[in-house]
Amino acid sequence: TTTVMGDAATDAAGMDAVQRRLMFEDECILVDENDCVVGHDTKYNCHLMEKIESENLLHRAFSVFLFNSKYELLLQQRSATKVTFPLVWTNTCCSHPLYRESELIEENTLGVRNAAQRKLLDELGIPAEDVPVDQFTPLGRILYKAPSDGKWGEHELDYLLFIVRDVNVHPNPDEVADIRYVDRHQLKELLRKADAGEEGLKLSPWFRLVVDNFLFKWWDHVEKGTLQEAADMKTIHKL
Ligand code: DMA
Ligand code: MN
Repeated sequence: TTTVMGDAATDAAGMDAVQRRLMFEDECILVDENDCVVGHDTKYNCHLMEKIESENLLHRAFSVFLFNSKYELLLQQRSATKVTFPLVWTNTCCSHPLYRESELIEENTLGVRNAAQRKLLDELGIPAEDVPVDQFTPLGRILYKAPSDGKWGEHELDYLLFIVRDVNVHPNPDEVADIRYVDRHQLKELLRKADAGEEGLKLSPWFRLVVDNFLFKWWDHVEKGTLQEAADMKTIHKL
């Protein structure tokens, strides 16, 4: 059978029920290249490569990097049912601030931090009290585009949020296939395996961009307790 490109009903029918609800109910924040809000659209439209290209849709996102008190980074493997980037390994938690008052607050990136707290609970079962919003350090913003497969992809202005806390974790199987903490050495081993295509190991493109451009120097600041010195919330890095 042939499917008509851009047919939402056909796409929806092929999706896992939980992911379908997120795709059509989550309203993402559309921004311009300077991160000024220009509108909103469904998560579905924002992640269709054809729409991204034809309407130049760019949406706001966040990526959380959570470290425990041993300064190990928590990674997740996305569930097999994710529409974009299923089964890839990535940083602790990624999602989108939604077009709602509490997540549009721009002072001190509070809206994005509120969204991060919401999704750490939803994806990883981390209680809100374990990740108080004032404990996130926003380190920077990146702008990138990445196809997932032929149809789906990302075009995001992504806030990078670091947090150092020991937390309770209960992964939600709808979202997360597996988790593990890694130290720098273990992460380097993972990168090597992904590059060599060993064990079918794949990393998300945005995690790879952060690893290649920022992560190891920021890890030093995590260990020294000087994260604030590394923060640059003025620049938008086009990667
Ligand atoms: C989107 O993450 C955000 C980034 C930084 C790629 P996602 O696909 O996991 O979104 P959600 O968790 O809302 O499905
Ligand atoms: Mn996105």
